[in-house]
Amino acid sequence: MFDKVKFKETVETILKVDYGKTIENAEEYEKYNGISKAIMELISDNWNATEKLYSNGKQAYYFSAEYLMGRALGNNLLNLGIYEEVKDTLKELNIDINNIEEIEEDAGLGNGGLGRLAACFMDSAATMNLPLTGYGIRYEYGIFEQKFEDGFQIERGDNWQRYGDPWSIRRTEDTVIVEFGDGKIKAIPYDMPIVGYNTKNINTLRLWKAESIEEFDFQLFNDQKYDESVKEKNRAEDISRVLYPNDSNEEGKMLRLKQQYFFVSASLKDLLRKYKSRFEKDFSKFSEYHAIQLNDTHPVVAIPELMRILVDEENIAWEEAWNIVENTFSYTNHTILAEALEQWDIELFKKVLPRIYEIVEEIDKRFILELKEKNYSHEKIEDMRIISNNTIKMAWLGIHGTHTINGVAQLHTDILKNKELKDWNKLYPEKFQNKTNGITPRRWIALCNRELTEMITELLGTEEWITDLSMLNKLEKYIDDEQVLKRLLAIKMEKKEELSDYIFKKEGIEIDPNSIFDIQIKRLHEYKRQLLNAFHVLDLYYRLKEDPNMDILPRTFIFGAKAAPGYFRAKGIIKYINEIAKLVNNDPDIDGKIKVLFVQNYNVSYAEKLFPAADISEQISTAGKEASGTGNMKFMLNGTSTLGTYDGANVEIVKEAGEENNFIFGARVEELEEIGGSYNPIEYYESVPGLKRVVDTLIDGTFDDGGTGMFKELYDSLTIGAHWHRADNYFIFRDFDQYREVHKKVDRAYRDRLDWARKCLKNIANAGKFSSDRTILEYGKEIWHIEAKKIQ
Ligand code: 26V
Repeated sequence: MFDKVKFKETVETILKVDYGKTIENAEEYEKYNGISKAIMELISDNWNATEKLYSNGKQAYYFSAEYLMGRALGNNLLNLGIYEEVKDTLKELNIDINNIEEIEEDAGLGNGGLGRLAACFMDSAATMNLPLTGYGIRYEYGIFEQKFEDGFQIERGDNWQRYGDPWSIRRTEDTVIVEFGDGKIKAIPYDMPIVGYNTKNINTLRLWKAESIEEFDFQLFNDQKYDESVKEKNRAEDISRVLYPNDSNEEGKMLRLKQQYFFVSASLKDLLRKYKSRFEKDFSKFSEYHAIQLNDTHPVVAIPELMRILVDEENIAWEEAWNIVENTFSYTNHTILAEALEQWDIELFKKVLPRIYEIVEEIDKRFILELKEKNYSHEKIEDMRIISNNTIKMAWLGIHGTHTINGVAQLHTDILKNKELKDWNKLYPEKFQNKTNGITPRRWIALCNRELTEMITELLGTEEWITDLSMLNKLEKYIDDEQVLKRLLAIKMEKKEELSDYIFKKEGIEIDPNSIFDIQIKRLHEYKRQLLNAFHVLDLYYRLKEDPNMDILPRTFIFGAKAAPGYFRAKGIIKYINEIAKLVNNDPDIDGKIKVLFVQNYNVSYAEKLFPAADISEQISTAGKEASGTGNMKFMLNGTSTLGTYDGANVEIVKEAGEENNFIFGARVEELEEIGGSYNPIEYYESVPGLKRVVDTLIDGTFDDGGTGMFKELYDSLTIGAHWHRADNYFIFRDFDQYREVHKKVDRAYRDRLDWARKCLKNIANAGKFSSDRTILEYGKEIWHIEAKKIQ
């Protein structure tokens, strides 16, 4: 039971101890810290009890370089079931809980889908009472903050702990030492509680911070060489300083490898220490007690690191150690893009991790023998071995050194098995599994769409659906209930109004909630085809100019996306869309018809406002390229139809909700494969009406790229290609006309309001499959072999 009086007292005490203030004179962020720490006090006993309960059985560990957590306060209150109570308590103290929630900085320790998936998994595992602990890096700076200046993306460091971090506990006593080729550093764990919903279980996310073994050089300091005296300290701390914005090819590679080894080595040492305190030197049971999931290739260096520990430090024979490793690890693949598969230059690798390199060499050597015994040809062996062309292939190591590898949606897994990893599937068919991604219903509906949540709970007569999302299919019986459909439309309108207010506050731009909100929010990448969306908007603009009486419903096109700082083309696309927005939004002829808006600094907390307010979910990647997508599921759960290609999880979404309730267009994987090398985009460019007109705005002076050459480079990439790819590598021209047609279909469908609401409800009613509770239970049962355990 929630004790109001005690809670108030705790907050007061914390404000007094930490800031010497009272509730009346504390700053907003101080109140936020005080309230958050009072929650930490509240959950402390259950947190310890959960750890104790888990400690005697098999546990799973998620190794991930990224966790895109977002804000914690609102979510933790919701999951603890005390949101309303705390809100009321704060009201009595003249505090508006919304203001306090809005003060919290996002913990943006991830880039996009992969990092957010890790965060959803943490929530689901705690809620499903599964013994899963997350391990990662406590970056001092998360994903950069994005601003637009003159339409160009500007990045700034994301100092998310500026006002402190009330949700982490530093566990100095669990410090471990990590060794590199050029020295040792300390790894200090910070634990974040992962509060389960409607359960007392509290799981743990353990993030490592790098620190130097020597605080600072006293001698140098005494000699007044202040900068030099902290050089070592800074060099060590640089390792956990900043999250790498991925999706770009050239990066400070050396530091990234250090980051990976740093958190993986620290995490394994942490596990080994605990294991040995129980079983001493008997490692035969290690994999009976540990299942470690490698989130993409980033933590794959864990495979040779565990070999090193077992063979070098624990004197275990190679074969026995390899058995333990293979039975412990499993690996998830999140992309088939060749440029995203990690490879390390062996010279660099040797320098940073000399002993680990020797171990990888040994793994490679033995693997070659294995293939030779199976009569693999010389060429095949060269293709499949771990070390080739002077690089280490981390994905290959991730397949060879694990018992299971999985894709993240059915289509993606099929492509892996039949194409990208065909040879591996032949060698190890029993290793391959599919685990279609999911999203947590707590953050992605219960927290961000209370109105819709309330309606569903009323209709189903229970809140159980929040932890058993398949129950949503019981909503099917309301599919012709006019009252329900109207209420659904009213809720959507309310969320659109809320978003409009928020956008006006944040961006200073007015949008009309009566217009169709057509939203594309995701990282900026060529394969995601924001450029296709942009071309369509511009084509619509020109058609409206030509025919002012054209009958279209008002539409607001909303974009949100960060481009990796080194990804020139992605930045060009942002600038281009902002130029289109300037043209369209300032043309009085177009006023009230269409509007274009690129929101700044799209992140988890912005997402929570965008998903519930959307009428159309843009999922328009080139077929075969988007491994799964998870934004598509967030839209669906909030009653938004997908306008998309047959790609990733879109395929499964449409299968669940019906093709007639979504808007599918474009070439499918098989067709693109057939076109293959013979694709000639120029044919489309010249023959599809209106296409040339919009594409040419990249070079004909319609828009100004500030002399950067960005637009010309984009034009060339579409029409002539580049040394690393053919023209229009992502088939934008091929799909343009069909994309335009399906948009017309949306316009027509939206006019029948009740029928539109029916589509929304169909999507909600069939979103059950896409709960990350379902996904994590599948991992638990089919990969990790762990059991749920609930504290009393
Ligand atoms: C990384 C890179 C790095 C080099 C340049 C190209 C490139 C492209 C993409 C990436 C990101 C790879 C990892 C990732 O975030 N994948 C996403 O994982 C989500 C969760 O499984 C999934 O829903 C998305 O479809 C997938 O793109």
